[in-house]
Amino acid sequence: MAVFAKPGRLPLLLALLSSVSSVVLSSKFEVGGSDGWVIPSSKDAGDDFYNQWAAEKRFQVGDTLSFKYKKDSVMVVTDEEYENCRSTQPVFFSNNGKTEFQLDRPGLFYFISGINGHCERGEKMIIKVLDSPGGPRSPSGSPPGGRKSDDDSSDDDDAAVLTSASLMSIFLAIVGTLLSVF
Ligand SMILES: [Cu+2]
Repeated sequence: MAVFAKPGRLPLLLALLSSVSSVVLSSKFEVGGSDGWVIPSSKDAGDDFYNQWAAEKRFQVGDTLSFKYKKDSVMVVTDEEYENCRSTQPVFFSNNGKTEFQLDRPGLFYFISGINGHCERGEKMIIKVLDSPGGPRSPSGSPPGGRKSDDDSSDDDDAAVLTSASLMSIFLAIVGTLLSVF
């Protein structure tokens, strides 16, 4: 195509495409799967429910956690506040029922419910974000620490589907934009 043949514009095009691809590689996770953000029932491993949910995932910088809940809240707190299940000045607070939280740095994030007594009953979670900015996800690679392969397919499905869906829509949008600009 003539638009792509002009040499002066190729670097710009490549820069655009690479910046887009790093966005596309991020994932969105529905916290707790279909249960959402609630006090876990005892059959769901109670106190450890959300940390077990998180243990089967890989979180990278740029990924988003989606909390769905009713009459509840999401707080990001310090490790000490997590242990005590209370915080007077959380780093982050939201109670709009559908909280999207972007993991914007590597390291640990501590989440608890802001409703009295909920954290004590297991509505809490520690998320570890891997330090690999912009790195591609390798489908066959095994993450550090390993995980149970029998749990993989079902639990990672939602994130994978969302990623490929947004990949396609973003790609189409970019192609459309490039064709009109160049
Ligand atoms: Cu709660």
